[in-house]
Amino acid sequence: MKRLIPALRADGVPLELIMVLRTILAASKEISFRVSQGALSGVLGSTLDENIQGETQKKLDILSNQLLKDMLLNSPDVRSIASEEEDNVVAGKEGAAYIVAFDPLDGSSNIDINGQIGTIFTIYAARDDVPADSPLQFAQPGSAQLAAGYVLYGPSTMMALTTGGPTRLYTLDRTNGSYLLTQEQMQINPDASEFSINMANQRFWGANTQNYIANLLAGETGPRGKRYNMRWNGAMVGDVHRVLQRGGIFLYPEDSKNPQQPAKLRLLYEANPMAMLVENAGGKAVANNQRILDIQPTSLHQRVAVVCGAANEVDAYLNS
Ligand code: AHM
Ligand code: MG
Repeated sequence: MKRLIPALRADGVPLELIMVLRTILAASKEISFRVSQGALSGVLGSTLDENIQGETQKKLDILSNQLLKDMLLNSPDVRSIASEEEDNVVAGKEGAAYIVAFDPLDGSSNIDINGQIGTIFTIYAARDDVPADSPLQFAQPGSAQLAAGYVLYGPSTMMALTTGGPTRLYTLDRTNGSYLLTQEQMQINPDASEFSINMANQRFWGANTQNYIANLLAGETGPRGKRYNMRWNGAMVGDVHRVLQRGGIFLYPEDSKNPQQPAKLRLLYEANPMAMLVENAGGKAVANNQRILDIQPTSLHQRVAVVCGAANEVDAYLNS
């Protein structure tokens, strides 16, 4: 099985970009370890010097953010970082080639129940026309992403990654701490009958989402002519991972629950990286009627509707 770095070299990924990915993955291994320690994470003195400074109360999502932030800001190849956990863009090394955005621990409400959680990340080229700490560094459409991926902390730790070519899947080998290429090319199965949505929001959805889900629930005698099953992890990383592996569709559409905030997921840290992974696995990703990767961001923490998965299912959604 190929290791990560030789696999990236074989894909022609530039060395500096490989170094940035390596930094993210070094942080992910540490996060994976802390996550696997569960309630013991932060109370065992052996791995955390900070314990005596009283940082044991730090939640895993704060710790994960700090790890990624510290390690990326130390990298000579990172000019700016943005995190779901940070209000503002943080400047790294002047003149460095890349900027990195991340959701350090997505689905963090699953921490308490030992459920799936993950880290989502994306890398763009740094802009020379704006300062390193400007949010405009990240005002680039998702189609400009140079690399996107997630690390899923489940029974095994896995990373899905695309650097523009196919979406590949790596598995963390805990015996030697390296990510090994375990699936050369993820390809979304077009024939699955599975959907993933928070049904509790049903009464707040718009007509289009109502119609689409009603058609799925109608089963064999409905317009889709087959029975669908539903799965909802409460962690996008786990839900999109299932779609990539098994097919189907993931939806977090706009709703009217909170009129100030019709969409929940973030464009920069969640929607764009997942959209790139899904498209490079043969699927589609849209926000309302627009391709997610074409959206021109208007603010750093902007939220968007997300519907992604098998192309035929996303088309059926758009036509509902
Ligand atoms: P988070 O970034 O605060 O963890 O929120 C994002 C998560 C996604 O992982 C998941 O798809 C969604 O929120 C779950 O929302 P809900 O609470 O409606 O189930
Ligand atoms: Mg999140």
